[in-house]
Amino acid sequence: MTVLDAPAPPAPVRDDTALRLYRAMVVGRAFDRTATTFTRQGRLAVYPSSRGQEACQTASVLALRPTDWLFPTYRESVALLTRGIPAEEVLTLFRGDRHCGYDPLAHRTAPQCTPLATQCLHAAGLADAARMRGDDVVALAYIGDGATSEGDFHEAMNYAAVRRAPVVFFVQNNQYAISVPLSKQTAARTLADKAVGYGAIGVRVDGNDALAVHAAVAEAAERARAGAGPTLVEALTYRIEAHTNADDDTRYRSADEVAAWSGRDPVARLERALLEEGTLDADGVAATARTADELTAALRRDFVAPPERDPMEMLRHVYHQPPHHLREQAALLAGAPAADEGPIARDGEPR
Ligand SMILES: Cc1ncc(C[n+]2csc(CCOP(=O)(O)OP(=O)(O)O)c2C)c(N)n1
Ligand SMILES: [Mg+2]
Repeated sequence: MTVLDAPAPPAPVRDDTALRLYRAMVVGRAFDRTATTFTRQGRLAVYPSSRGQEACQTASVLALRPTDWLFPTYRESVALLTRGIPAEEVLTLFRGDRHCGYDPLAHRTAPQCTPLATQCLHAAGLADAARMRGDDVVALAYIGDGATSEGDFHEAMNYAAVRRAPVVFFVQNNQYAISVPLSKQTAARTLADKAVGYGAIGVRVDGNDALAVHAAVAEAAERARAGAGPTLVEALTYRIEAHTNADDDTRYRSADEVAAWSGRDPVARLERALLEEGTLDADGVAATARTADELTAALRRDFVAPPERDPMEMLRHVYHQPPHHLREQAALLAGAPAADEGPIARDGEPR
């Protein structure tokens, strides 16, 4: 059998994994709320919220080693923060900068991908190269439910399975691809089932249970390290906010549905469990809230000046002989007449 149900997490938790998850989720949620506020203040161009998906995004990072690689999409801000990327750098892309904002090598985190599923191929390639070189590296590719319909996802799964590449394909099934519900996306029984056709292992886990996600990803990473190839982990969750601040989710889903999933909130759920078992007390809750407040206060203070960029950068370095429409745009920017040939220079003139 290749489709497994993830094991229930061991209880009570003896190590500090649960507390680390709790803290990362509380901080991640506060960060997410601040980023959403920035879109309303015009400080961010766009922001895809992680609200409701904090268990997926924190547990997938904390289940890996710092030497493993992450291949995130636009949705993964809380995962990036959990990796230790400074909050301001996490948001660089969304303020309209063409740079990803952080050093991918230093954090072993590829730039966030907006073209759906392309990051799966990057992850498979890096993992296979590491395997061939004998490096102890696992690559985790984040992907949404909708993006599992993309060709790049299938090619990456197939390649990784054939090559026994150490990859974890981590699907956050938040049940929507913008306005398209999962029922219109796939006829498969589950997304984890898709692994079977490639000869890979598929696991389905409750994506709002941080400990269960942690256990499933840790097991998948161990299998990958042991040479057993890729695992597709499907984490069933829900996107509480709209797709981005530019989306109106009331046009395609009901308030009742959102309310029902809000009642399954992953942060409140772990907090409740930890308070009940005595791993956490009121002081611990307050201290964690203070840490989150400090981070968001610093972000509100520092995230003010837009980055200094030369807009001409967008037009340079793409073509040696730029086509006429890019020349015209460069000339418009530079306030100079368009040149007929040659690369675009800093001032829009040919070099
Ligand atoms: C190749 C490609 N096609 C279409 C889009 C437009 N697009 C951006 S996000 C999105 C929905 C993706 O949904 P899902 O994979 O479920 O991820 P989620 O946003 O729910 O995290 C679409 C269609 C894109 N970015 N790239
Ligand atoms: Mg989705």
